[in-house]
Amino acid sequence: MSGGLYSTSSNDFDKTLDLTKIKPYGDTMNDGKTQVSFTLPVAKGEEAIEAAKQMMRKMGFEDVQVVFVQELMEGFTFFNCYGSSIHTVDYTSIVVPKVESTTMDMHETDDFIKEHIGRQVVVVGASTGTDAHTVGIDAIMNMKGFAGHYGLERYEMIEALNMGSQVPNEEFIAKAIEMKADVLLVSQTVTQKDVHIQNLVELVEMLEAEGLRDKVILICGGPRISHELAKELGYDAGFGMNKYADDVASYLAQELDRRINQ
Ligand code: B12
Repeated sequence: MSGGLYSTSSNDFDKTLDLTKIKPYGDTMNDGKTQVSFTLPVAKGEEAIEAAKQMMRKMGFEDVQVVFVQELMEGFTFFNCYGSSIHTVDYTSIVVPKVESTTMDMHETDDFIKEHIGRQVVVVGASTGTDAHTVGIDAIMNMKGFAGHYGLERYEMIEALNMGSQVPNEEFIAKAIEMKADVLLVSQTVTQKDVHIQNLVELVEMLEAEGLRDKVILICGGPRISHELAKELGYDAGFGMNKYADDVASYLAQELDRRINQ
């Protein structure tokens, strides 16, 4: 059976996938369906809802719907909206800078360090500046690990010190000097008003002033950190979401090998 107002025939649906013109997928290819949430600085009411719809259209959505409205406090209203994006992206032209290393497991990395470096690698890590988020740096460093990936403290060939959170850059550098660190790991979670950028840049400047920048492998990480951003800020590598100790340990072992032996 086909056709009719309530037809469920899948033949009616667009199934064309053109990678040069991809759109968000709701339940049909190319429907562009997207959920957006935002707050407007106006009181809840019909005019606020109309303003949200107009905002959605200006952002490039059609068939807009406001599906949830909540007053946050006097004069501020939160919206959840649906719409179909009119924009497309050329997926075939995308190039993302990535950390260049082969991810090995803990034992393979330990063996690699034994063979290529011949001593323990010293790694000092912290969540620096005013940032109080410890879970990210712990995920990378803590012995027990995170999501099934053992942290650096568990590696036989890595001497790891996790300084915790809210560590001033001065203290971090002093510890790096004291421990003769090969690698520095910086975690930054809070990005409000670009505080992470200021803090990350300050660390690079301080390391340069101390003549230490070229003597260490400098790595940053956090949910809003990409390798591209890290490179822009003067770091050797950056790791974001879904990256684990294995990725970091593999990279630092291979990078140290490149620096020492090649
Ligand atoms: C737990 C938490 C807190 C706890 C932290 C406790 C602790 N001991 O860590 C507390 C309550 C203290 C807190 C406080 C605040 N928080 Co908070 N917090 C969170 C929360 C819920 C989870 C973060 C987390 O633990 N993620 C799990 C870890 C495993 O993920 P991850 O950090 O991304 O780490 C992974 C990668 O990024 C990477 N990685 C991370 N670091 C590093 C470092 C290196 C070297 C490498 C290689 C990789 C790497 O590896 C990890 C594993 O894959 C998030 C919301 C969320 N659901 O994400 C908000 C969130 C991060 N917090 C937020 C905010 C705003 C705050 C406060 C400013 C709130 C306030 N107004 O007081 C304060 C800031 C305090 C401060 N001075 O820093 C915002 C940040 C928004 C932004 N982009 O700036 C978030 C996103 C919540 C939100 N939606 O608004 N928070």
